[in-house]
Amino acid sequence: MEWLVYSVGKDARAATRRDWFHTVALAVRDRVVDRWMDTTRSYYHEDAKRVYYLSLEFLIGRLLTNSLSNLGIMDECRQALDRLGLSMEDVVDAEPDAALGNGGLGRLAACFLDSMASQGLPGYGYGIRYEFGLFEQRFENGWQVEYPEQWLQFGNPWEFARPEVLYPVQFYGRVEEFRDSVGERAYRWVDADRVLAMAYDTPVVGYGGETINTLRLWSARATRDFNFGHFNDGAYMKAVEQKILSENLSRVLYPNDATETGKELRLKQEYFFTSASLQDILRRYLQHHTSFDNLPNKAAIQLNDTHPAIGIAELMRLLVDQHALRWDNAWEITRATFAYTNHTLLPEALEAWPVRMIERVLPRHMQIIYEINAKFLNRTKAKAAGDNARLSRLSLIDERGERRVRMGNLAFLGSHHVNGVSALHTDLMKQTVFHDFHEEFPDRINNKTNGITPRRWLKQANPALSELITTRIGQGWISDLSQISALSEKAEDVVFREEFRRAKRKNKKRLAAYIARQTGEEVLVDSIFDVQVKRMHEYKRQLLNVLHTIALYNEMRDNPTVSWVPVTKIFAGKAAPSYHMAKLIIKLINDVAKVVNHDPSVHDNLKVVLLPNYNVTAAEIIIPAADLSEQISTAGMEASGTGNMKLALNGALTIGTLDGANVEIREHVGADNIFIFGMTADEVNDLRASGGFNPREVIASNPSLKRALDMISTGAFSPDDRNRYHPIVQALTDGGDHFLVTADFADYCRAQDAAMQLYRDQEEWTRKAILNTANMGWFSSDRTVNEYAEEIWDVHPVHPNHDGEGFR
Ligand code: 73E
Repeated sequence: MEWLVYSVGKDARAATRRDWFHTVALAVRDRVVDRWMDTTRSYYHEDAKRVYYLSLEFLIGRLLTNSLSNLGIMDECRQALDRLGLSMEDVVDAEPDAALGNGGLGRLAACFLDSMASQGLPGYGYGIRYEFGLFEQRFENGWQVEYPEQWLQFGNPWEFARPEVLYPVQFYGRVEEFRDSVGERAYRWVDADRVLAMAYDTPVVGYGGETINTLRLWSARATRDFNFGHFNDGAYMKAVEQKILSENLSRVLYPNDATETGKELRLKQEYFFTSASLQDILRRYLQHHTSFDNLPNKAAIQLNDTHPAIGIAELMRLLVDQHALRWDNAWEITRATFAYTNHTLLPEALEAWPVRMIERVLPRHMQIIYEINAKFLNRTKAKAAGDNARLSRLSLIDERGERRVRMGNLAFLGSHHVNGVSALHTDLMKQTVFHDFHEEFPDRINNKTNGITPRRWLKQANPALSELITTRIGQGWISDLSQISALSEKAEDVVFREEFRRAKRKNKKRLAAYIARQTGEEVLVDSIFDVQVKRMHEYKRQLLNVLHTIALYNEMRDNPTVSWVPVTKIFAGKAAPSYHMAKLIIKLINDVAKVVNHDPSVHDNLKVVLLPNYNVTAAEIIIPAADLSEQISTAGMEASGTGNMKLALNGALTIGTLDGANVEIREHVGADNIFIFGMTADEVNDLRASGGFNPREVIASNPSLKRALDMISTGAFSPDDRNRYHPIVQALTDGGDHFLVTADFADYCRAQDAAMQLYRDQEEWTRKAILNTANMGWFSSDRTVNEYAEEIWDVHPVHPNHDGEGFR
């Protein structure tokens, strides 16, 4: 109560649910601060090697339940709220969802933070404090419309502003050459614009509350010095305007997942947070050290994709230009400090900034990149005499068309380890984008299959199942998910199966209520909850699922006397605002839903829902309720996937292709407990190499596919605009069906049919569902982070001393 009055400034009678959320969050925060300071102090005293996870995205979601649960004070808090006549759920629901990320890449960063803190690893997250997170998605007339996500509107009780932690970051200007004190050629970056990066810290509470790490996010602040040039011209307003514009750097997250836009502001965001983070890392290091030689023994910097890869040139600049290190020494230190994770092979997502843009925005970095490239190519030339094609592929500069800097090549060259995010993806990296680099540096690429945190994705999101598991095997699984394998034998226990089903049913009821609230649609709790939740993207093939939906709808209408297994098709996901095809797919799903859900001839045996505004909070409700998990990307295109892991851990059976981590999920859960279909990555590769296929022939030979496509193209779902779906039909036919939707359709339907038949046998279905949960232990992000710690970072757990001053 005292927090409500003194920190929120309200009387209990006037307090809203939001006020209560702030009150509870502040009370929780107070419990964290001492342990947070103890943790930081321990790292400092032990001069521990730290790992710095640089990421343009951290998709953390809500933090109240997470903090309460990790601190072990959930019940205590619930009881305190009870006494005040408040419901925990209402308070929890008042927290905005921190959506500082697009999808898997950002959520992975958030899972890693949880895993590092839960295992006592000295890990820091560095990113941007976007004022606007990922847009809010609404459907208007079935079309996606984007609204700004103002998550900070009412303040953020979790963060601590650090106005004293402030670093200058420069842009534009030019490079001056001069002679240093010993007469050597040296460079300085002059006449540049300056922006300040100000730190905001959020405590990252590890499970058990022993270790509290830090997520440091940078916010752009204008400098206080005015541009006197403009001033003297009398252009006072122009000067002020420029200062205001500089704060746009941290205004908004780019809403593109695995697609590159190439906008200058994006490059500036990347450099802004990377430069501030490196300055902060060096400042921390220099508190203990005088020479930089030990930097790689005290700091591991992980690049989450190439978004912070400019950091390689930036560290070189800081070491060479500001700290006067010799080039070769600086390069050795840089390479021994950085490691790089690649998350996608999609060509459109491989960052390649125009040379002219980098020259203008970061002139000194362009010089440094040229220098790194020249030294590397010279060395390589000596070995690969005459193979110019190979040299041009290895170059940091793509000379075809407008000259561009290949950020992936820069990241590879400047790192001691480079990793992919699933076994298949890592193999494909070696065969495709990094083929030549892999030949050149055969020990550099390694695999680190992604994982998910069992705290958020099982313990918090699925209390029904968590409690059941704990009654049977104890609570060790929460911090050591490998222990969940002890459930395997329970799959044979009829009583346990009944209880497992009961937990699932409870989650399905919760989701059904959510669906009714969000869409007005009533769904059957006893139908198969067939779930595809992820970004809308052609390679993820929501269209394949829609085509199956239409085919199933037709079969049900044709055979009304058959006793069908009822199915609820549940979709959710955002489309990048400029991705027209993905937005058209959203409209199609909504149009199909309208027709199917209102057709009495299917007797409620089929429902289709597309839930709006998919985010971490929605995922926490949807995932525990799923029966069937759709992981149906074109083989070779999904680097890993992590939703696949969340769903399987929560006892959904996967229907999927042999893509990304699905391959490893099959190995762990067993081929009998997963529905695999479709072409393999090798088959896709061979098909493409041989010039593709003719989708028209495939369609002509499959009546149910033909009928579904004809319905789409003749306007059966869009009577108000019969040509609306022409672009989709075109892409699947004359367009050559790049994502092989038609090629995989028949086998997908076979797998769907097998799933429906199995569902009739509830005992057998549950047995397999339990085996999924029991065999997913390896996919904990604790395992992933430990592999990084041991094989890449060389960092070790530190156990904070909580006996010191101020400990409560
Ligand atoms: O397969 C997922 C992977 O599970 C992949 O598509 C995703 O990363 C996940 C985590 O490893 C991903 N996101 C991006 N690239 N790959 C990306 C690229 C540019 C901007 C934003 C996100």
